[in-house]
Amino acid sequence: RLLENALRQGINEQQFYLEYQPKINMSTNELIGMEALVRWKHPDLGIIPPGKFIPLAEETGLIVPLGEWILRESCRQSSAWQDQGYPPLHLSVNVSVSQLEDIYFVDKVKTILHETGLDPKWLEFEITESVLASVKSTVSILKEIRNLGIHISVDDFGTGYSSLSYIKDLPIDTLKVDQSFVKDIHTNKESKEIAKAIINLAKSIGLNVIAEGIELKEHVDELSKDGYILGQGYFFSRPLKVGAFEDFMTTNH
Ligand code: G
Ligand code: G
Ligand code: MN
Ligand code: NA
Repeated sequence: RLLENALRQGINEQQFYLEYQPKINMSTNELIGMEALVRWKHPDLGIIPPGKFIPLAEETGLIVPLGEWILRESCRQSSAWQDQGYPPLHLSVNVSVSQLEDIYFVDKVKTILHETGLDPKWLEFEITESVLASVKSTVSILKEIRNLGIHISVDDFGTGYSSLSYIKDLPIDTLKVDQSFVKDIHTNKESKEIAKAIINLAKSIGLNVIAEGIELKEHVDELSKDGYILGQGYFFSRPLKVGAFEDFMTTNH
């Protein structure tokens, strides 16, 4: 429970910071948004990757206060960038199951939007497919969130082993195609057909679609052949600290 105590202390002492990874319209190469990704800089242990502490934060419920900080900080930053004259961008924030189950979640979101002045039309929550399938009152929570003007994206789409029926039953806006479908589209015909099938499915029912894990020019070429599609991945940029993201915005508009 050492790491748990460190996590608790880290939240109190604000040892966390956010990085932002660009989202690109691959047909025009235009920067259209970013995903906020949390990082933990422990005073002795150094940078601890989210894969190590997010699961623990979820188990212990600490993701609730941490997630609230992540949302407030990313909304504050987005709003500040818009005030500073940067072009407005869509902000995606990952939301965990315990946050959705927190009865105060929607109230907290409202408060944060009010405090930071971010127009909710720029905000999107990324929720994994497995979370969407597991939360009991998902439909009503998603409706409340959407009534605030916030968009909903299904993260890691295709990996959840859940039935597809939820994409017609739930109020969602975007499918985020998991990296595993993107990785070998340039070498494997089946992967390519699966990726394309997901993209066509999304488009045909009026959803937006974004492909994650774009690492190669070949990925861009394969996916942007069929018209408008968004992408995110190391090919465009790794997640960036605030200053580096500002440079990226400056050179990409
Ligand atoms: O940033 P990246 O490599 O290293 O993140 C690893 C995992 O941690 C991803 O699955 C990502 O969804 C998750 N993660 C990163 N930032 C956040 C966050 O702010 N909130 C939540 N709930 N998960 C996050
Ligand atoms: O699951 P989620 O989409 O929230 O996770 C985002 C994670 O994916 C982050 O940890 C981020 O660092 C990582 N990531 C972003 N782009 C790429 C990429 O091109 N390749 C790989 N392998 N990981 C990526
Ligand atoms: Mn995500
Ligand atoms: Na994902």
